[in-house]
Amino acid sequence: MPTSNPTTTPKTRTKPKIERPRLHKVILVNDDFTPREFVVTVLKGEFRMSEDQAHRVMITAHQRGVCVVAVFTRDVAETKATRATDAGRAKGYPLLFTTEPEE
Ligand code: NFA
Repeated sequence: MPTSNPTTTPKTRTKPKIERPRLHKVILVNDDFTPREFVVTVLKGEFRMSEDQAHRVMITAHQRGVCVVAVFTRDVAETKATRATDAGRAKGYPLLFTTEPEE
């Protein structure tokens, strides 16, 4: 008669736990110098927004001081914020995009 092999009959199981990477917000910060249309152009180019979406985000930052543009994994958020900020700097504007982790 065959007997069961204890090494092949585990009594406990470990549940593989996959956690989603924490997402980071890219935030557009208002300033008094960067032209509105330039902000819209950067939003369209770097964040693939339509003219309408980009205009809404720009106006929200203009009126409230800041606006969340989008959320990404940390690396992507930081890269996009840096590229968008650099696009303004290249034209001599103080345009600023920052990032912060989501709760
Ligand atoms: N406040 C800027 C202006 O009136 C426009 C702007 C909006 C700049 C959002 C930066 C961010 N020209």
